[in-house]
Amino acid sequence: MTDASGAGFHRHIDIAPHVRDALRAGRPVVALETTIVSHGMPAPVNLDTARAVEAIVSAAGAVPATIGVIGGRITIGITDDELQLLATADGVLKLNRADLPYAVAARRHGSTTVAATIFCAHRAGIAIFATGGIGGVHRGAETSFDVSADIEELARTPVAVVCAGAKAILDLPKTLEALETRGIAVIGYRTDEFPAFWSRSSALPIHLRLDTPAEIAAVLRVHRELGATGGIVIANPIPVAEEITPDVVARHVADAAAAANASGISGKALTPFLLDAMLTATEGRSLAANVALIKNNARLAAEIAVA
Ligand code: PSU
Ligand code: MN
Repeated sequence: MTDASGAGFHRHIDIAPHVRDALRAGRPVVALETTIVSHGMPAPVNLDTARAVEAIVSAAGAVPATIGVIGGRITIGITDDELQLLATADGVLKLNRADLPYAVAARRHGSTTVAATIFCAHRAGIAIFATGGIGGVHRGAETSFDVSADIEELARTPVAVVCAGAKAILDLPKTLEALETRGIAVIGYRTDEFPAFWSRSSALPIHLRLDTPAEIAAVLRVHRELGATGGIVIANPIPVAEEITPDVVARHVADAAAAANASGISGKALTPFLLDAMLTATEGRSLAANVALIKNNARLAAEIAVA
């Protein structure tokens, strides 16, 4: 472990041998999350996607380290059996930093969100992570106060997060403001706009753009050398062929948000509810797009790690 700020962290963590070897040898490692598996996609697409994403990272020359909590053990580089467990078992907790002590002490199974995954990845010595889309400021946050713990975690944990922007179920302008306030840089990969998850464009400008993995790797190196304490968002638009146009997304997101309101859905259940409502409303297109964009992000994360 390169970071000993939690002196007893090592007692609760298992790092798979192939991941540990890669870290010791300074070879590229990419962290992957499991909330997308347990709560973000239905079976069997969730498991198939998680496996495909690991294979993409490997094919690009990096070591995938999928992170989850298995029977109270924080596990960096879960096995395929453990991945299957998190993909299919009932009662898998959705974990943020706040929930980790309970999940460990009570020996529960838990999937890690972006927030919990980067918390664990950093303490295991992994500096780059891929997901679908980060959490952010929910629509109506001015009354609900619902801002994803991903934002706070990014503010204090130096891990680079490769994503297709923030999920378009969110209030994207407020999400960008929240990132800016906390000093979290957003770098567009071959784009000048904040990507909108299922769509390439949000019409929201971002001010940093880089066009190669090597340039991004150089920025991450300086970020580390400057002793920066927070994360960096690498915003990678969904491939053109797979995107859903913003007008279609906007229509369905409004309906999904109204349905969540009407059913009194809030807290940890909100994001999974909205993703599921989008899946139904788009007759599966949103799920296919989600699969495509996370694969695309895994490839870029591996390329950056290699660079
Ligand atoms: N990316 C996806 N699907 C997901 C997520 C990310 O394509 O389901 C998950 C991540 O684990 C992220 C979480 O941290 O959604 C955000 O949840 P919340 O809004 O409750 O913080
Ligand atoms: Mn929330």
